[in-house]
This record gives sequence, C-alpha cells and structure tokens, in this order.
Amino acid sequence: MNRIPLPTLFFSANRLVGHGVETLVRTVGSLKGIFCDAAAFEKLPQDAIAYEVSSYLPVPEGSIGSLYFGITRIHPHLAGNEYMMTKGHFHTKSNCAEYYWGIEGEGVLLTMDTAGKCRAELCFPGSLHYIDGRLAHRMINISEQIFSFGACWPADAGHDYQTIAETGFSARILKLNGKPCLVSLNNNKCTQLESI
Ligand code: M6P
Ligand code: ZN
Repeated sequence: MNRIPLPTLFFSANRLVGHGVETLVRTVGSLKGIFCDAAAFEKLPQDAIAYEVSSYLPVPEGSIGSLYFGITRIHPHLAGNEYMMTKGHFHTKSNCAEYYWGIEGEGVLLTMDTAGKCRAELCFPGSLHYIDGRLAHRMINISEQIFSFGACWPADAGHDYQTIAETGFSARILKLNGKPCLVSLNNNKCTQLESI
C-alpha cells in the first residue's frame, strides 16, 4: 500500500526547518549605521547575533506568481535606548505586498511611505500584518526575549535596501522611561506604545 508522503517543512521551536531551508544570520556588526546612537552601537558585541532569517525560497528570485516564506528571530539587544531591529527594506516592485505575523515575544512593525510618513503596529503571537507593497517595513524587538515572526512575500518582490541606507526611517522605536515609544526624528514627537 502506498503511504501518503510526510511534509518536508516544519515549524520547530519557532524556526523553519526542512529540506531546502536556508538560514541567513545577521550579526550586530553587520547593522552598522542603522541605529541613532553610533557610540552606543559600538559598545555592543559586534559578533553577537542580531537576527536570523530561515527561509524557504523554492523558485529562483524574480519568479512571477510564486511565494517565499520565512521566519525571523530577532535577539534582544539595546543600542543605547534603541531596540534591536531588522535592516528594513522597500520592495523593488511596489505592487508586491507582504504578510508578517507574530509568533513569539513582542515586537513592533514599523512602516514608512515614500514621503517618509511612518506608522507602528504592535506585533505579538497571533497578530497578522498586511504590508502594502509601497511601504518600507522593519521589525523591532521590544521584548526581553527572542521576538520571532513569520513572513510571506512574492518571489519577484525584490529587496531595496539602498533607499533605507540613504534616507533611514524617519521614526524609531526607543525605550524611554522603560517603555517602547514611537519617536519621530523630524519633530521629536513621542507616542507611547502600550505594551500588551
Ligand atoms: C522577513 C522578510 C524577508 C526579510 C527578513 C528580514 O522574513 O521580509 O524578506 O529579508 O524579514 O528583514 P530585512 O531583509 O529587512 O533585514
Ligand atoms: Zn519585504
């Protein structure tokens, strides 16, 4: 009798494992230039893990109509009062949206439009976030444990890191009086984010 085949991909301890899964590790040192306080950033252990992305990329990049899937685990570091975060990117193709969802720990999804307007959403296990293809997006770990989230995006979306490297996000999530706040770098306005 034929057996129904087992799946080849699994979530295990909030990592993606299985045949064909690739893992990218970004060290703290590889994120030089993205934090507000450069001196505080230099004091962090530069070879510590900032975040790991395990992805299933079953088709060549650029394949139209196909999907990629990833789980990212951001470690809890603070560069001064700025929480650890992903590099963040725009999609090269602005008609390619993405889903993020919270798996473990607590974080913030920060988005920014091409005019520099930022918006923050709390992300926690079970929260689901639809990201319009025109918005830059970055995840920030505001918890004291690993913050992990899932992502699903079109294989032809492309990552534009250059625009972020040149302009940065105009708002940041900073730990002020022990709490995460959305701080606009344009006018120094702070909005407290209620922790769940
Ligand atoms: C998610 C997806 C990936 C992305 C990763 C890390 O898993 O959006 O495409 O690479 O997060 O984010 P970044 O590339 O901005 O460092
Ligand atoms: Zn993306």
